[in-house]
Amino acid sequence: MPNPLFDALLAPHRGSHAPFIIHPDGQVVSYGEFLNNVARAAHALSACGLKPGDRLALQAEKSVSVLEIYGASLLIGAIFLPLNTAYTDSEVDYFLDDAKPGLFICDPERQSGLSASAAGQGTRILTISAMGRGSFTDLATGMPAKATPAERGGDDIAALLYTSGTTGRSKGAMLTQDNLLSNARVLQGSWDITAGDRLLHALPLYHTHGLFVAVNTTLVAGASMIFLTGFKLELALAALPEATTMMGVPTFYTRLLEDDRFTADLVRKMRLFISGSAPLLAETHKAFEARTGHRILERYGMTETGMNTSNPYDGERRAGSVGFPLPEIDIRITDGDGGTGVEPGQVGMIEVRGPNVFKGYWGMPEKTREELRENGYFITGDLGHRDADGYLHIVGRNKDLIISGGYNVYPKEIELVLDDAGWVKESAVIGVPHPDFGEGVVAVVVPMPEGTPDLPGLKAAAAGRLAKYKQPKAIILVDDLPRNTMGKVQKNVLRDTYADQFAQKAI
Ligand code: MCA
Ligand code: AMP
Repeated sequence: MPNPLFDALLAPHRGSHAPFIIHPDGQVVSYGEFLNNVARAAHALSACGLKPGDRLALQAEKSVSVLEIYGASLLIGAIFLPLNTAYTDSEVDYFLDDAKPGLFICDPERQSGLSASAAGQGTRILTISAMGRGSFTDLATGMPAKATPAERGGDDIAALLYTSGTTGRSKGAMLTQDNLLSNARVLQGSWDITAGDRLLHALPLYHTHGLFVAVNTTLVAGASMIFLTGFKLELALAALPEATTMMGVPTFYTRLLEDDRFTADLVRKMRLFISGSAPLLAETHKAFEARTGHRILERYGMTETGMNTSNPYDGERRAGSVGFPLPEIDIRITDGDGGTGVEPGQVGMIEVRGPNVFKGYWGMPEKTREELRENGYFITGDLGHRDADGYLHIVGRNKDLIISGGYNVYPKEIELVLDDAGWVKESAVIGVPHPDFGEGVVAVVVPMPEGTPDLPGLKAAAAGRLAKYKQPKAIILVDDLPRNTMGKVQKNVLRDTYADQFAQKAI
């Protein structure tokens, strides 16, 4: 029975002795062993009553077991919904309520905090720890190592990835089998990934970058991954000499550059460094080339679309640019509203069309209509222009978005939490340059005239409701927010005023 994604990514590796995962201690998991565990996990999911089209939510520390569950989800035709481990219980409640998964797999330590809301949705909970132990593992262990994939079509949804919105409400992007498969193939071809490659994998597994860009391209090529549970400098430095490719957010690259042990000799086997998820400063690109002789290949993508553009593998990789549209993908620059094209070289809204573009937002047809045109173009919210040679440059966003260390933070979500404090009249959350994370979150807060500011209380309230990376790294009290004649808060003025809030380093 056809199941395009499983057939392309996983089925060819059954029984293979080729290495798939290489742990930092040298332990290797072969493709064949991995596939056996995928089958066991698939039986466990089915035993929990999951059927094709049902959602499978997962919030678990990075481990090979998480990848097995992802593979198992593809095998049984479920919709995989991975969640950032930093999300608080109240953030997770929202996703469970919205997606109504049949099964939620979480860390044993999180189970008690999440049981009530899962029960309210009729969602069963099983557990898996960072070490791969828990009630899910117990169930899967005794299962057969072979399973028959469920029949699926290219238009069936394979994954639901939540992305925050300008209103503060997260939207679930429905990604089909064809979306994921076309992007994996296009990237593998464009970056020349082969079975001989060994990727340094230090990204989280709950976002497009670490899961679909990194893992799907590895699977489709039959390559291997040096599997780090996160980007820790010492581990990365130790693993780099054996890696041939690396994918990272710009913070990975600036952190490496800050260490004198990171040299051209250390990366002598490296073929390709790839960066994305946030802008890579031209200075970083240049400093990296000066240190290693490698020009980082920058590419541009989104949760809703996977990867859209890439600098060339063969050809000039231009600092400050995200390159050209990938094969089969159309990019146009418009006025945004009516979709009329702008003059060549002018800045406008970047719109994307192709087999990579998602099917819509889960349960939000109106939002889908606002952002996905009938002619298939998705309105990205990113502003850019093409230079004389056709390279795309992203120059800004017309969406109120902060990208901190590769994670997206929507100010509205933070402002809603801050405004809930009794003494806060209003707040404005902005992103300003941060030496490590690219942008850092700053909250500018106006107290009520009669209110008594309580900053520790405000920080505690934010900590209780928001993932750590969303919490303001600075809170500034002011009497008034700057407004234009229409009464709209001028965030550009705030960004200028607090631009030096986090002192800059050289790189
Ligand atoms: C950790 N912290 C952060 C971040 N990460 N704060 C702001 N932004 C962050 N990204 C907090 C920690 O909780 C800690 O708080 C303090 O900041 C410093 O932590 P540190 O130890 O430095 O953090 P880390 O564990 O080393 O993590 C930094 C990281 C990580 C490695 C850069 O954030 C990361 O892996 N980012 C990658 C995100 C990613 O995969 N994005 C792809 C999205 P305290 O000290 O107070 O305890 S997919 C996407 O965007 C599209 C599709 C695309 O194009 O790829
Ligand atoms: P997300 O919604 O988490 O998938 O984040 C997608 C957003 O990240 C895009 O809309 C861009 O604003 C940003 N982004 C991704 N890659 C790049 C890049 N190479 N340069 C600048 N911004 C990027």
